[in-house]
Amino acid sequence: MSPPAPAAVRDRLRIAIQKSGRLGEPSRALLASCGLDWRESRDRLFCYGESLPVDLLLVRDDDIPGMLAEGVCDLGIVGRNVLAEQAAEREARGLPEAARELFALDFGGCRLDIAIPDAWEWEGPAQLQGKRIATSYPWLLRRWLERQGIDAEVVVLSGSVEIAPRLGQADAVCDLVSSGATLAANQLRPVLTLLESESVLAGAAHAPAGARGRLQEQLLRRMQGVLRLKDSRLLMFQAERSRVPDVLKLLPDADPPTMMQLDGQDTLALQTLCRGTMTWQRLEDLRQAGARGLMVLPVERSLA
Ligand code: PRT
Ligand code: ZN
Repeated sequence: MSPPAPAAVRDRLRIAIQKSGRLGEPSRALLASCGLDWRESRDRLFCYGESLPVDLLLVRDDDIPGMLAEGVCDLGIVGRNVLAEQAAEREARGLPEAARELFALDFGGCRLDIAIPDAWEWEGPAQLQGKRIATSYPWLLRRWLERQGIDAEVVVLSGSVEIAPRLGQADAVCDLVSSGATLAANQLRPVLTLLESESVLAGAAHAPAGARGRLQEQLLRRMQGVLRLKDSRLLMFQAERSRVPDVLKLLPDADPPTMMQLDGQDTLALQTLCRGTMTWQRLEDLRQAGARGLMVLPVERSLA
């Protein structure tokens, strides 16, 4: 446990993000679009929040779950894979949950897959019995093997997992995959997915109280607003009441629309937030189904 911080420091919210690596830039961009800006310390490890009392800690992603557990930060942006690995380790050691996923952030998508040499004929999980599997995610892998009733040797490596079979260190691997190019380059192919991952906003097991808690809620609302608007457009149109159901059938990705009856007519004016791309073809299909005066507008901000 870290010593309690002085009262003035505790009023400020702290968010840990990856210093560099894949999630660093998109994490900063997301927080900036929530209206945050910072002054960076000379050592580039700390960013002092200027517009809101929200500071950033720039760290290695693997340190984020532990920092949440120790109360060093209130929130963290980290891959679900890292969070789940730490949770699996705590579970195995009989420790209580220390950090939890609040919501997914829609970047850094990948999978934690088991991959085998191209030359193997895949016969199912039982084939891994007695094999050596190299991974940087030993707790998730061990838990999965245990649940499957498979007795395999877990070879823990901190990097370059994909080359382990070629070096004779392992028979198969359990590693993160996005495009699959790295596996293919090492004559491996994925056969099982243990975890679908992406970057997530993680919070401490217990949300902070008082001013810090209110600040956290405010920030979470802003983040959800930003995520909600990603690729969203406001669609406005008119349609005769009888044709509205047909038009709405073409908008499965839209929120329930706001409808207004135009005076003395059987025509409704509708507006709704759509998540999918609003191509010309979609607009033409909507027109065909009875929508008139279609307008697609960008949405800048939203607060639920
Ligand atoms: O320095 P620090 O410890 O902070 O960074 P890091 O090197 O541990 O992490 P980094 O920046 O590589 O990844 C951060 C997070 O990005 C991961 O925890 C995942 O949540 C996410 N992510 C998304 C990925 C990938 N995609 C990914 N493809 N992390 C790693 N990879 C690696 C994978 O390990 C493999 O070596 O990329 C290779 C496979 O890529 P493909 O495209 O060839 O399949
Ligand atoms: Zn890391």
